[in-house]
Amino acid sequence: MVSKDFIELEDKYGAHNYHPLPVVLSKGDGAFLWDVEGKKYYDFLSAYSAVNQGHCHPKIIDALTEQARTLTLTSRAFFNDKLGPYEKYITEYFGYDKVLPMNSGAEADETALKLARRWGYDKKGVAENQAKIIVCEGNFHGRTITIISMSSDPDSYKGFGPYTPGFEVIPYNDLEALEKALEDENVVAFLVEPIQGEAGVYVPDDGYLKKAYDICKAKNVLFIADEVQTGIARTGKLLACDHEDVRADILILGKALSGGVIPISAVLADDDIMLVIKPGEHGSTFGGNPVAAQVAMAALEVVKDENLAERAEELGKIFRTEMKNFNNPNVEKVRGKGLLNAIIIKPANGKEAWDVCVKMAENGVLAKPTHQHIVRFAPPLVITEDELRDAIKIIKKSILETFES
Ligand code: IF1
Repeated sequence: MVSKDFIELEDKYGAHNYHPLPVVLSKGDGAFLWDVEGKKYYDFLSAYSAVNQGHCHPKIIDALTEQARTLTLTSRAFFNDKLGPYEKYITEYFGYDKVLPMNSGAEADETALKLARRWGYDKKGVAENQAKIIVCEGNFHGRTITIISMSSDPDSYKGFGPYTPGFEVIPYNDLEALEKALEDENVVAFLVEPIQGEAGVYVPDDGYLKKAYDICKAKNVLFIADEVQTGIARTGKLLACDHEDVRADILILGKALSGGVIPISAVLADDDIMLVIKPGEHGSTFGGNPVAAQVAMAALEVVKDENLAERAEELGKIFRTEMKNFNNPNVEKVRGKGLLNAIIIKPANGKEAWDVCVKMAENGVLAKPTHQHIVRFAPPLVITEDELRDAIKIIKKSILETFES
């Protein structure tokens, strides 16, 4: 079978909830992917920043296979010998009292929302069912009904109502708007992405996170950081909040917490917040399963062993410098932090970001546009400087080829 055959199978038998680039991948290793015809690509999406440690990292795969042969799932109806050690490891790793293990990022966001509301009622004294949570325009926290109820993007929420109440949307990177919103005593939390990924790698002003955190503390409001995409070394620090020394009251992790091997997410908080949820009030069949426990620990060890945050910091600077010095009329803006970057494409000759991505794929680099004119570039953090520079050459060549009249 060739690529076309696989694409036809997905078209015939799969829901049409995506519009993928016409590339059929069959192998991954480190920063590289191969399609079914054996063509090699640099991966500059990393499955939306889930594969920070590189595809099929041996240490993580070994952890997966060893535990998968021993015990995969007990459910939380019983204890097992892997969850406790993992909980100790991850809470010490990020500096929190406790962790609530889940599977997808959306589930972790939902868990954080439930914790915040319950904390509001039990600890802040907000009247039952009156809790309000502030979120930002351009947010992306997942695809569940409650999460899209917070969304400002019609592509996320249109046609899926009625919506969950209790959310207020304010402009991102706007401290005055936040102050104003927090005048409402029923506000229990502010949920924010330290850098908005889906919105197009929107990096807020320096100091925004710290000042937002301080405004929340002054009003006894929880600061919740959704680091599903920006966490795990992606932006040049272990967490994007670390760039401003902000310690979120509730920290949400996902994606690269497993190195892209299986769905693993986690919510971290201290006892005064985490213990508002009592036995039997929240959970998940697979949350914290023994395989996830072993895979997550291996994935986090790789981050430290291979200095992935430092690499992302250094290599990200090279990427942005090179793309800025490109001085190409179709590259309107280059922005990002660490190895989470994006370029804003100025359309011309009927070509736009999608066409750049198709041309890059032809030339051996895989990336995907977000919204119409933005291309996100997020290679695995294990990419070497030589590989990065080689990929940058391909990206520049592809932009020139796309718009040459
Ligand atoms: C898709 C976007 C990125 C996330 C943040 C929670 C979640 C995500 C900050 C939910 C997930 C994924 C979802 C995936 C594509 C990708 C994405 F384009 F959708 F918006 F990365 F920007 N918080 N993002 O970025 O985690 O439930 O998916 O594990 O839905 O197409 P999840």
